Amino acid sequence: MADKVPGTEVIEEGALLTDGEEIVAVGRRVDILSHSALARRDKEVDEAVDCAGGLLLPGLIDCHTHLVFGGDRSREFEQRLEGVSYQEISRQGGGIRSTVAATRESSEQELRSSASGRVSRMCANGVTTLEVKSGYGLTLKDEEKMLSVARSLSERLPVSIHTTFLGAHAIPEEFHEKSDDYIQLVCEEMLPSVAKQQLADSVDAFCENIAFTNQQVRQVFEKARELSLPVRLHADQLTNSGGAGLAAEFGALSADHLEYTDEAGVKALAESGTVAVLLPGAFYFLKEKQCPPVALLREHQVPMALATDCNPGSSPVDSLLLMLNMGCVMFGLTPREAVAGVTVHAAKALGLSDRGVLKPGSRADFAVFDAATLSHLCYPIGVEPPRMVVQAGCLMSPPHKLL
Ligand code: DI6
Ligand code: FE
Repeated sequence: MADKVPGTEVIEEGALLTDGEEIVAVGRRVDILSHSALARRDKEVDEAVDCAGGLLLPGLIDCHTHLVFGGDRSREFEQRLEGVSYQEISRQGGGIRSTVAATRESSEQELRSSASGRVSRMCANGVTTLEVKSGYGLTLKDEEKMLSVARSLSERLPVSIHTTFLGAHAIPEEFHEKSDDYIQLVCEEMLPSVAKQQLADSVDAFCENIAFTNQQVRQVFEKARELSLPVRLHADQLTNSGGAGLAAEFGALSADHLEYTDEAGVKALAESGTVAVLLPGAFYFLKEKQCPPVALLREHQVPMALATDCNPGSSPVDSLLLMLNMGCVMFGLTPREAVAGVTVHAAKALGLSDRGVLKPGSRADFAVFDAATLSHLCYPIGVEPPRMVVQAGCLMSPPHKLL
């Protein structure tokens, strides 16, 4: 059952025909060679590329990252090695708030330059679409600075960027014990301004005892709905706070983390068609003990995506290929589920129906790996990067250079 994931059928001896930015046909090589789109042309195909036994996948999609940020959290890493917990560091005013201070001090240029390095490594790994959240600015000016930097990354690198406004990520220092006032600022000033400038494609929040309550998240989601922006939620990462149910109630595109989600939460996600985004990097780095309820998600047919959660505090990783291995080893996904998690289901988590599956009409985003089967992509700890990446019909030969 776990191996019947729609959109992940493997075609042996396959071929793909593209025209401009689109896929025209996918199928067996013999059928593609006699395809009418080829026969109609009086000249030969512009370019034929032999993938020589490689595994051709849709361009990978990292649907949950916080990759625009200032500074690093190496000091905090040392504290954690000495036994101080992530939550404790947060309560002492560190954690997300220390990255907020460093991000506020960084110029757009500085943020763009550090983020470009991360994105360029992702592109070299076969990622052609990624999501980037704000949430380390926490003032209108700094949140907009982060979102503009995120948007600008696709001008310089071969990747599509989906931006998410995460103003409700942490309570900023200047709103200490005044979190309701901060939420009011998020709803009344930040969200309308971000929406007006079309800086965000969706809205996220951190629903947790060290962040915002269900009631506060509800206010943010109601405002997002009013502004016609889809929502997603950091839900049940450290405790069961009913986050999955809340996300489902608002028809969220995705509910992310979900380590502590119970069966009622899983059922709610199934009913609302919300994608469960699993983040093994954060689970590993925070040395969490409780895995997300993969068996229940599978049983209730909730689509599962996998992402890096690339951020300086809980998941300092930019390799989506490594997440394939971690998703299988730590969360018990099958290789097919893991690959679906970075392609078809990741596209669904971003509300994108034009990618994630190789089919006529989809964007010509794909990557060719030296792997015999899907299992070969998931089994090594650190896969060879793809030997070829095509983004929007353009052949990118790794390594990717800034344009
Ligand atoms: N959950 C996470 O895993 C990231 N944000 C969140 O709400 C962590 C962000 C950080 O620690 O900087
Ligand atoms: Fe996150």
